[in-house]
Amino acid sequence: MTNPQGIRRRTFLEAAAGAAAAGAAWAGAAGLGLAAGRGPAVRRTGDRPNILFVISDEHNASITGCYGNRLVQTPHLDGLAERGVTFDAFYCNSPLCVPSRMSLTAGKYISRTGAWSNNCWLPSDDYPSIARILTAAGYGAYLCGKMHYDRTRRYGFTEIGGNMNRSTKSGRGNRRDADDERINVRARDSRFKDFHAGTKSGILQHDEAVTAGVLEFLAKRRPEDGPFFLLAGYLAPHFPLIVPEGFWKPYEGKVPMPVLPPGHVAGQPLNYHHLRRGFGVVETDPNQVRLGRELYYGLTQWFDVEVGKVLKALAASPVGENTIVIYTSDHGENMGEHHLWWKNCVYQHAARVPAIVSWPKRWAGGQRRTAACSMVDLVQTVAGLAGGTTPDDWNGDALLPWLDDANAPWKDLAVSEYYAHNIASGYTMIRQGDYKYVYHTPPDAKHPAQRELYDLSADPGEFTNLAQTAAEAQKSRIEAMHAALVKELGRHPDETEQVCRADYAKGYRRGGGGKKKAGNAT
Ligand SMILES: [Ca+2]
Repeated sequence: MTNPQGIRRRTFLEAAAGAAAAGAAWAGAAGLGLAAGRGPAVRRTGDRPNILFVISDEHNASITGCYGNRLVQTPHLDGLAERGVTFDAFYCNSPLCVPSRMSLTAGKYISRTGAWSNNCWLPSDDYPSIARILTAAGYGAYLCGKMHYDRTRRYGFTEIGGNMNRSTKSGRGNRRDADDERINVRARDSRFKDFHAGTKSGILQHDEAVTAGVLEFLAKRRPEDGPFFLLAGYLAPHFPLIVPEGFWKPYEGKVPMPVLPPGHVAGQPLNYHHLRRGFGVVETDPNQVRLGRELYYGLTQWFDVEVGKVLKALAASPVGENTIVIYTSDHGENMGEHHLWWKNCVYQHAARVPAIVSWPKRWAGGQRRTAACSMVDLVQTVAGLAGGTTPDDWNGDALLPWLDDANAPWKDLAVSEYYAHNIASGYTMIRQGDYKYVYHTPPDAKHPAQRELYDLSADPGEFTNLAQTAAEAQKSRIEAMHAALVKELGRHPDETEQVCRADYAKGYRRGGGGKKKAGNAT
């Protein structure tokens, strides 16, 4: 462990205390030495659970059977939910590949790591990471597939199987001036041209290699090898939306079009107009929208088949019974909803992601948890399950007491931040209870901060921005949620925006490398 300073033994002790307080019984706790009061520093490799962490890319939670979608065929994810606990209000900490994955890797919000965009990395390769926490706890930490890391960095993971972690980070940003009304039509066309049936796609090839890598690992792994943390990073259902015809046909003509109430788009915050211009989707062909949505369903089903192969291999493995399976995604996909494509915004389609935790030995299957939580909480959970200790400056809280007892107290809070490309200024959201509050930092002196407030129980489509009403009750709610947001992040977003801009202006000085062109946005 390169940097154990400041590491605390908080997570698991809190989890154990919470479970005990809730009267939860878990025979496995004795195996971790907790019953003997020895705490999480105990290193025993034979009886701790393995953790198989499957992360997809760009999976809109609502396009999953177990999240209520009756059209898409995701029997393997649905089966996992039947054997696990499903989180209904789970958020990525940034609706973009690299920032989200850096939060997962480093257990912190992106404004705490400086991983603002897809051109960013963590401050150093030996930065405290979940892989290192688990390694220190006696686990093998393996990465198979995408985490979108810089080619020189693995953050404590041992890489196996296929990978695409070969990018070169520049640290640069790609923002838009607040008054810039130019529309990047080429950005739209370059992606929309890849909406078709077919088998030639880097996504499919990459993911088949990931499955092969995981299956090879499981075939060789034995309980006596010690506990493992295997992160399987899939690319689907990320665009290009190319799927074998047999996966598209079941959805042809069956996927409803986006819901766009009159006036909704015009009333959106400035930044979402910039997303639309920057990605060139101000005007879209309804036939392309329909086709893209059908293909997205198909690619999600295709991915589910890969999940099925992994779960089948795990079930047949001698390490299967003692392996916790976690499924989530780095962010969602707008699919034309809110007249937006890809992710980047903090509407539910982009910022909410699926999250399932399955370990029938400890948690009865088929359970739901409806309060808000996020990726940093899941990272603390992984550390807690392994008996690992996380640094004092990590965000998040282990979900373990709440997993053990649905009635255990939970903070009901999630934060997600976006400071990357195709916007005029960074923004951040907080979800508490039924409400979501979004704060857009002011891009310049002429353009003030903008706010959004949605009551998701009454307005699940997020079409009525309550911040635009004059109701006193909403004003006080906005004030309270804004204060909670600043408190949770530890810094006002306006200040964070200035730090982000300064970082973009500097970029990274790479050894032997020159400045790289900014952009390359996905
Ligand atoms: Ca992604």
